[in-house]
Amino acid sequence: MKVLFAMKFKRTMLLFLLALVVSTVIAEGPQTCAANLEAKCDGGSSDGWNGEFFPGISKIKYEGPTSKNPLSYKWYNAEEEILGKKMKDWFRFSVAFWHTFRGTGADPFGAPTKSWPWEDGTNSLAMAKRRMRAHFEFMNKLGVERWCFHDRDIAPDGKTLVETNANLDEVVALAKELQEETKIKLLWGTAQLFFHPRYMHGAATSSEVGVYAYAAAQVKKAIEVTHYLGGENYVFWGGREGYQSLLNTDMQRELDHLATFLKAAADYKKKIGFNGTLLIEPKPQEPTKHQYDWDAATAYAFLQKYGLLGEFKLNIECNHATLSGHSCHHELETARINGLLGNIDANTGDPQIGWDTDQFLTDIGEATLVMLSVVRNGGIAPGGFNFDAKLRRESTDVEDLFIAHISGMDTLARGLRNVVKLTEDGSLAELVRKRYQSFDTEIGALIEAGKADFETLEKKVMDWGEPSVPSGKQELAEMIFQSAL
Ligand code: XUL
Ligand code: CO
Repeated sequence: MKVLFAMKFKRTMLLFLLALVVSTVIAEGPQTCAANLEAKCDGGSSDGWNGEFFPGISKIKYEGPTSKNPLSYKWYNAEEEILGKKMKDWFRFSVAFWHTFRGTGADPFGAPTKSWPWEDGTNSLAMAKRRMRAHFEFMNKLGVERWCFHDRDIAPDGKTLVETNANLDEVVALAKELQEETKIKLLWGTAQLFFHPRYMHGAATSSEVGVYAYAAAQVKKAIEVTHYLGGENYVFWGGREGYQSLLNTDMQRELDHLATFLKAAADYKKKIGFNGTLLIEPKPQEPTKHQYDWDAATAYAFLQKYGLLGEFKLNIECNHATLSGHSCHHELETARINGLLGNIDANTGDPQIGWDTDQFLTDIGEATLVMLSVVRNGGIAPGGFNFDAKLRRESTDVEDLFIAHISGMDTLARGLRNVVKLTEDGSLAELVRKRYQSFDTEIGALIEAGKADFETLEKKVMDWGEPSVPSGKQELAEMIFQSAL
């Protein structure tokens, strides 16, 4: 008992510390200077950076599966047509600014490990602009045509909301120029409503009305800049919209407030003529012990209860799916069959760790299941695949940023190619069709149309006697699936 308590306590502490560091990293960048940048750490504020940020790396090309070049695509061939669409249009890949350009490698036990040459150790406006230029060069070289951001990871906080908004406007103006230059688009924007201490009780679900209002003002601005940048979607991830204890929480009131907040966001979106899709990103916990939009089914019930279906879709993150005790495939299918599959945060967790490790997805089987859902959905536009994934702490070379994204993209591309094999082979679909064929009968059709009452069915049983129950053929299904990988 004692041992179990100690283990649980240790895990909770670890999760808490991890969440603290992750939020810090997402919001503020390095809190301490990287080891070899000490000299520049107290203030380099010039945004002057001449030449390329990634001078040794040229545009990443498709070289095919036999290539041994780590800086090439082996499976992702952007222009190749597969199942009636170009590969780039199936995926609509996006770089997540917060991980790729604000991730420092810090963890609950250690300082940042990355020392990217363009970073000067500050969180200045000048640094924000230089970082944005590095980000666009990175995407251009990688051949990724979309990006995603939180308001606070692209521009620093000011002393007042007015100052903060002005900082954001300055960086957004540069991002707009870079978008025009490179033809790279914004997949989605979002507001960071979890790092600042004012959000410790939540944002839309805070017990303080002033915080609710502040969050509204922040989201208003974030939707405006997303619209200005031509964003195709806008995301709500409610990192602190949950509770730590039900004893001090009025759950009904908090859920009502969350719904009111989301309704106001949907109204504001229409008011300013923003046509992007609003997306809710479910996650069960971390940093809260219970987050209200636990999983896809919970988010669906919430949207239905508050009359918000039609206004929102879901952004399914694979690592969040496993945290909620589901597979990513389950969450994608739940979203898909309810018409809510809007976007995918393509990452994965580690089965031995169990928290939100945000790793690049490199499991081909997993990627194939993800792509089965996407193909069944007919694609995910105007959503896409956002790499909500970061380098491991120990990966510290600039080229690792490229390798990680290439590997994630190639894995998903293999998933798509495997779906083609499964579709052409047809035996998995046939196995599923056969499994339900007893419903392709007169009585089955009556049941499915809701026209077979219990008396009718009882009479049938009297005629038929004991039903014959065939094998589920799970191992055969697994064998067919594996043979496509
Ligand atoms: C946190 C997470 C966020 C959202 C955007 O777990 O996934 O980065 O994707 O706020
Ligand atoms: Co995410």
